[in-house]
Amino acid sequence: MSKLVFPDGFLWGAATASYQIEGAWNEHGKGPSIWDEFSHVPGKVRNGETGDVACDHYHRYREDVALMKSLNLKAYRFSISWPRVLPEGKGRVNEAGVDFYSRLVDELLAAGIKPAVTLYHWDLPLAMDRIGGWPNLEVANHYADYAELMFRRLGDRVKFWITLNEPQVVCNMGYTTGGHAPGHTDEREAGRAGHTLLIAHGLAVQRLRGLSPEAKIGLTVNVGQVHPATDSAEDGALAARMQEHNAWFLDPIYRGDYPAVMREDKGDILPQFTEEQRRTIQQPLDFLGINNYSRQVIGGSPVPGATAIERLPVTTMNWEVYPAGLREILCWVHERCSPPEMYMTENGAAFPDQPDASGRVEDEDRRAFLEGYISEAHRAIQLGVPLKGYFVWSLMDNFEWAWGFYQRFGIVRVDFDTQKRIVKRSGDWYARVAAANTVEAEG
Ligand code: PNW
Repeated sequence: MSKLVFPDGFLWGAATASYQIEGAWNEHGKGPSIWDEFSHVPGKVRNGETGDVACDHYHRYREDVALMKSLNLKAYRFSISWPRVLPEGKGRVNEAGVDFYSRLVDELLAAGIKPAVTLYHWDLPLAMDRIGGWPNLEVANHYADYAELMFRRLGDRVKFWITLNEPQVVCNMGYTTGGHAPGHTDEREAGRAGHTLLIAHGLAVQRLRGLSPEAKIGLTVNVGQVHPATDSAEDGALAARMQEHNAWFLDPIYRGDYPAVMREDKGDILPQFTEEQRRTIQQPLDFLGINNYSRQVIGGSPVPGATAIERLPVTTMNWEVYPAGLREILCWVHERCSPPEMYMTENGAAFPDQPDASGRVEDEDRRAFLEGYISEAHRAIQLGVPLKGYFVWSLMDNFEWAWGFYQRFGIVRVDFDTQKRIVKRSGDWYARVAAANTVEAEG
């Protein structure tokens, strides 16, 4: 049995997102988001499920914070619903919405848990969509005003801010494939949306610096190592090209332009930056948040004599369980961007949990998954990656976007009929890791 000790002060946390857990979709003055609209369109979400109630966290946040404390969490990453605090996306403030987040932050601090706030985790105010959504550059200014509002209201207590969650998924799923809200299928819109998201990010960083110089700010990107399906030269070249696409939202910030390979592959779909836009988005960040679940395997069309690489089992998302990919991608991002600090802001797995008679879930698959990935995070630290924390996705089973409640990612089970929470075996294990700051590998 090996024992992996993490650096002192390593931040063990769990992550969630507003639309996935809060419910209370139209309560206390909240405005509608693109997900409220999208999830109510028949056929968009599996089984017609919506986030109307989800985990009812809006009403149960006290109980949920107590649960986090019982899991020995040092930090909690949650997102703010922009339309809950600004029902029209701009202008009039919904004080009841601000108050909810303020009470949540107080509850966390009283429990000794550090709040890590994501300002945008996909629930764009519908009013912002009606003026064109992310493809409209003007939305960046409204986002910056919204961000400033939250810095002013919570900045005395929140010192860790994430501007955006996974802008790549916002663009690809929201505007190219249409699998996520707002469900558009126009790659040109995706290119423009990405541009606005970068500028929105930069503007928010500027606003925070003036208001709260001691706070930390960064963004979260989803990245994954790309491997060739076979040892053919064609697959190798293709995988190397696709690996570069991981830097869609990194290179503009750290190097001043989209990756050259992406400019070649996407033609004029990616807009050009003005000098002023460049200055806005290229500001130094305190940390980079990384979301990683799997690797991508690419190519594989039959070439005489080529040998296929070995594939590993998959989760119910059909994502391959490939723990080494976490270390590989952390090292790749660190080498390319040299952020002063990095955090795993999401990592975890959906499995077909089977509760026993008492409702308990013996999810050895998820526990082993976490052990494997967290062990690779430890190796990355030993290789020099400045990894300062790890947030498991997710604290509890929740609304998994177009999958509805089918995909369960929680280390805590939620019974969606009764809203009962039951800590899974993986949750017990994670609580021990967080308390001991150590992984004692069982697997
Ligand atoms: C992330 N992909 O989404 C999100 O940040 C979470 O809200 C979500 O629940 C979680 O991962 C699990 O899906 C992703 O296609 C969506 O590679 C798609 C991908 C990755 C992450």
